[in-house]
Amino acid sequence: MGSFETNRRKEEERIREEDRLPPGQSLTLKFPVLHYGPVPVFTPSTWDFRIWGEVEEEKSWTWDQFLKLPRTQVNIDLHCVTRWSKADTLWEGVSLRSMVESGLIRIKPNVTHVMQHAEHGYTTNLPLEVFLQDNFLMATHFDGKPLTPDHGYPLRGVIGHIPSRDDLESPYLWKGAKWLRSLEFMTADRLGFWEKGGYHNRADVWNEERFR
Ligand SMILES: Nc1nc2c(c(=O)[nH]1)N[C@H]1C(S)=C(S)[C@@H](COP(=O)(O)O)O[C@H]1N2
Ligand SMILES: [Mo]
Repeated sequence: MGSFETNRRKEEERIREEDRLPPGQSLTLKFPVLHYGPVPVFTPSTWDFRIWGEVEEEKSWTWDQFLKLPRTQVNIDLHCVTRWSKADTLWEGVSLRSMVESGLIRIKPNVTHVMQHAEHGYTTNLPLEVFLQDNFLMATHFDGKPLTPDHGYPLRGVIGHIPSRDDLESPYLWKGAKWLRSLEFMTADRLGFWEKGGYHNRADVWNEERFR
């Protein structure tokens, strides 16, 4: 057995002992790339990030404007429905909650769900309250560096489990859209891309809510 695999098993054991490995998952020390379709090309001059739907005012930001928004960091464990998990990942970007609290986004009081819309039509839905949690971020940076194209450059939604924050709902990673371009605020739930394909709507990692 190679030393890489020995290290992986040791690290997996540590994470398991800390109750951070959900059922049916195994730890990877790599960072797998997983998505449907091609990696989109980023064109800064035409890129925008938009909020729309049930908001008091629809808005959009250019790339330069988006980079000036207040920034947050979060350290989370990632759990993919295909059974790999990656521990202690550090993300930096903009939190929806801070945008709402600072009045940059004014959502209507009857909003219950949010749809992330990404390049090439990928979508994924979440309840508003999960979106506002500390474990969801609109990330521009991973591990101190800008995202790489295959991990969602320039902007992605990311959601995971914050160790010791078992009060927060923790869905599988498909609930974070790479190449994020807009958020649609909704007064009822609607299924996103994988959710329509039979993946679980809530997607809680601790209850293994993989498929419906
Ligand atoms: N735009 C887009 N975002 C996506 C997906 C996709 O197919 N398209 N796949 C999701 C799934 S299933 C996973 S596990 C993560 C993978 O992120 P990674 O490639 O950075 O590991 O992206 C999620 N976001
Ligand atoms: Mo996934």
